Amino acid sequence: MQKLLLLGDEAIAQGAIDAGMSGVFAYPGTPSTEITEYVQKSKEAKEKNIRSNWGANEKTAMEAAIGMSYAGKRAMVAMKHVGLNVAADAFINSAITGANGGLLIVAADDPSMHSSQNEQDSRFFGQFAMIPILEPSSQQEAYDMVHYGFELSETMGVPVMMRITTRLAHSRAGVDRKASKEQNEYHLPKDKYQYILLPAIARKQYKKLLGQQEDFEKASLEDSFNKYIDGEDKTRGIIACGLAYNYLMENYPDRIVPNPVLKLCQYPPPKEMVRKLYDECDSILVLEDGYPLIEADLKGMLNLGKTINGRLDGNLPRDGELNPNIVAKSLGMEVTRGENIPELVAGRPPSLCKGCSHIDSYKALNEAIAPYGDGRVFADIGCYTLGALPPYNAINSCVDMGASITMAKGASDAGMFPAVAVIGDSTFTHSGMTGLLDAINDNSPITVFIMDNSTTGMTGGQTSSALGKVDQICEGLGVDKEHIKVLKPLHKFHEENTAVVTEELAYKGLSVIIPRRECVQTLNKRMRAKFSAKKITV
Ligand SMILES: Cc1ncc(C[n+]2csc(CCOP(=O)(O)OP(=O)(O)O)c2C)c(N)n1
Ligand code: SF4
Repeated sequence: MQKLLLLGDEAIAQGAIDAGMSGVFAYPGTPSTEITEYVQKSKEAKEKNIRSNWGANEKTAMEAAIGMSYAGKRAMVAMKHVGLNVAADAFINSAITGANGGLLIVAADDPSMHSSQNEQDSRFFGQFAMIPILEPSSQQEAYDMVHYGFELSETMGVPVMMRITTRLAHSRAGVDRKASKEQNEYHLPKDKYQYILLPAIARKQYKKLLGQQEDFEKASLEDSFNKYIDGEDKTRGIIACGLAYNYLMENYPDRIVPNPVLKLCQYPPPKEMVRKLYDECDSILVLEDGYPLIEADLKGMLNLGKTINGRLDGNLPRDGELNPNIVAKSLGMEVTRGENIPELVAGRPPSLCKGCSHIDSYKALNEAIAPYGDGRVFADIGCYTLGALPPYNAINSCVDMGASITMAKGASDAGMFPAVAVIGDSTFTHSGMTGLLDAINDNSPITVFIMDNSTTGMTGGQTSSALGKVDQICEGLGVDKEHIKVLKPLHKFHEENTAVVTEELAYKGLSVIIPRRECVQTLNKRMRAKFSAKKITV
């Protein structure tokens, strides 16, 4: 069988292609983006006609995946952890409808917040939905789990979640491929009512889900991803969840741990294995990336008596991702791994690229707003968030995708004038449009900047759902055409751009300013591709 060197994200994508998936639905977000990008670039996926277009946001992606599963095909939906907040309504309800074709939800968590606003642990969401959760400890396992996850979803008739973290998503390892599976035939659910969540049906479906919990646990017990590995030193038993198992093993080059180890990669946790470890060992150490989910469960409200070590008692740091050194310390071992970073290597804080259109937009905004004083620019999430840093210091908030317009509206309702929102084109169609409608309906006197660089810049330049449509969307929603102003954010137009911004800030109604110039990174990419295509034809 073929062996490939793959990122964790790529292993998931290749696994899904090989497991007979008919479509991946997603909105970009680090560290999950490469899953969909891999499928988009795969020749095999193209030949198999696997769908892989970006959705407008994670909720639309989740719902499209539910629809594909309804039609009997295998569907995957991929998103970063905070994306699951956006998709949560559809996600939680999909546990009640159940699945027809295999439905796999990949949630990519970002402990240590390498590129996120928080480090929430998606296992809680899986537990909340009461569905099986898979958490791979290696790239190979990620690949294998996709096959297993689709099977489990179809045999149990429920969606299955896969939770990964940044390190697994973004590091490479050799992966053995399995034989490729045909896609499912189109077939509708046998139960015609299961997707109609009217209360009378939903109650029945919910009871069914409750009744399945034992089966899920049985699958966790009998499944090969969870393993009880005995050890002679019973002073301590170790529970190692997902990638933490890999970190543990890195400290034992011969892969023999003296203590009993429960490798936990599928949830709900198999109580029988946990009980055995608890009974046989004097104390338990829980290694888990993210929140102390298992540790808190084990301690319970009253604590059964034995010492349980982990993140809650300070044996491991309460926040941030784990690594082999942190695990070594918690085991009382000497930390010997890794090199110090040479002094020569300078830190590189993130910054807007040279020539970025956002720079010119902020220069105009800063100049026009200066007479009104600080603290009135509500921004959103994207490259333009870097406008918070010197020398621009242009924005005052960044909370969640879409929050800029609604926060500006709320502040304006409280008496702020002018109140400004700054949002990117992709974020605007992700979750800004509905907020703009609220502001239109209330005729809120706010000025909304939609920074149209014709791409989803921050996550690497994916096609934006807003491409070529921003003005029409604003007009269609009801913004007065007279107050939709398109600017060309270039240094040579600074004076006239500032004059337009000044005028709209003073306007006592809703106005939309659209600074439009392509992101220099996507422009470069496009030009390079065009140039190399020309070279080939010459
Ligand atoms: C709910 C959620 N989904 C995805 C992301 C990841 N993400 C951060 S910014 C961004 C979009 C940026 O695109 P755009 O708004 O066009 O601004 P640009 O970066 O191009 O300036 C995405 C997808 C996130 N932070 N939150
Ligand atoms: S990637 Fe594009 S949008 Fe982001 S900072 Fe660079 S030029 Fe600006």
